Amino acid sequence: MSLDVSMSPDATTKWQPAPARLDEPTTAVEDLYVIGHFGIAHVDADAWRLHVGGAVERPLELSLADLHAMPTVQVQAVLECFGNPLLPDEPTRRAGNVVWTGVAVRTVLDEAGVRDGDLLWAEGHDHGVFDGVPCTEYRKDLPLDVVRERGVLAHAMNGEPLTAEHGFPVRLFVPGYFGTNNVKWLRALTVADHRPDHLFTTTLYQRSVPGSTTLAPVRDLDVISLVTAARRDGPRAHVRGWAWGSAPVTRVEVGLGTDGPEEWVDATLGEPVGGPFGWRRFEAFPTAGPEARVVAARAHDAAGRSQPLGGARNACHVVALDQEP
Ligand SMILES: Nc1nc2c(c(=O)[nH]1)N[C@H]1C(S)=C(S)[C@@H](COP(=O)(O)O)O[C@H]1N2
Ligand SMILES: [Mo]
Repeated sequence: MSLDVSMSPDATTKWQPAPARLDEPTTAVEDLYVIGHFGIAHVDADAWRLHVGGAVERPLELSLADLHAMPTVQVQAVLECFGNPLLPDEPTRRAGNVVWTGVAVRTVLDEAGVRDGDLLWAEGHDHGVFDGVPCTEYRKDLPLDVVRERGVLAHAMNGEPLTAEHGFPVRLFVPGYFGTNNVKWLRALTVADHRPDHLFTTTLYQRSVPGSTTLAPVRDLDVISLVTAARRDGPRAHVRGWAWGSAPVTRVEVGLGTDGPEEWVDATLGEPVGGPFGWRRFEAFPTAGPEARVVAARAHDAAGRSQPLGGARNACHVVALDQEP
C-alpha cells in the first residue's frame, strides 16, 4: 500500500450538470457529476494493486491485468450523491444512470475465501483534509452480504475505462446504494466483524431512522425524482424526468400551480433503464392555464415511502415552467 498517489490541488472537487442535461436514458460520462472530498487522485495503473485481506483464507494482491482476466459483469444503475454530509437535509440532485463494467465482488471474495465477518471495508487511495480532519485514506464499510450479492469492482463506465475523476483504475459500485459507498481509486478490501472508526464511516454520512435512537450509515437510496423538462405545449404542459430508489418506484405524480404545486396528476412510467436499479422515465401532460408557473414531481415506492414536499434531501423537485431545469 505504499503506492505514491498524487492529488489534484483542490481540497474538494464538486461538479454537477443542470438537470436538463440529464434527459437521456444513459448519462454521458461528461454529464455525470463529480465528487471527491479530497480532490482527484491520480493513480499509476501499472503500479496499482488491489489488496484483499482481513478475515479471509488467502489474502490477495491483484493487478489490473489480474482483474481483467476475471469474468466480467455489466450493470446499468443510478449513481446518486447523498449530498453534503455537513448539510444532510439539503437536496443536491446529483445523479446519473450509467453502465458499469467490471468484476463481481463475489468473484474476488470467493478466490480469497471469506472466513467470517459481516462487513466489507473499502479503502481508496485519496487522502487529505476534510472538515478540518486529516485522513490518510477514504474509507467506507458495507454489509458483506449485499456487496457480495451485487457489488462490482468497476473498471469501465459506459464501455470506456474509468476517468481519473470517476475513480481510475478501479472503483467499487453497489447498485441501490448512495454514491458515498462507491469508493473510487480503490486500493483495499478488508473482511471484518466491526465498523472501522473513520470520518467517512462512523462520523459523517450517518442518518436518523424512524423508530430508532441511534444513527444508521447512509446506504439504501431514498425514493426520489428529477424533472429534466417542463414546457408549455398548447393548453398543456409537457413534463418529464426520472425516478428511482433502492425499492422499485411504483408511481410518480406531477404537480402544477402558481406559487407551488397545487393540482397533481399521475405520470406515465417507463421501465427501469438497464436493470432494477436504473432510473424510470416519468412523463405527464397536465392542463396548464396561464396562471401555471411551477411544476413539481413526487415519486412513491414499493416500500410505501413518498418524497416529502420539503425539508429533506429527497424533497420534491420544483422547477419553473418553461425554463430549462
Ligand atoms: N475514494 C473516494 N471515493 C468516493 C468519494 C471520495 O471522496 N473518495 N466520494 C464519494 C461520493 S460522496 C460520491 S457521491 C461518489 C461520486 O462519484 P463520481 O465522482 O464518480 O460521480 O463517489 C464516492 N466515492
Ligand atoms: Mo456524495
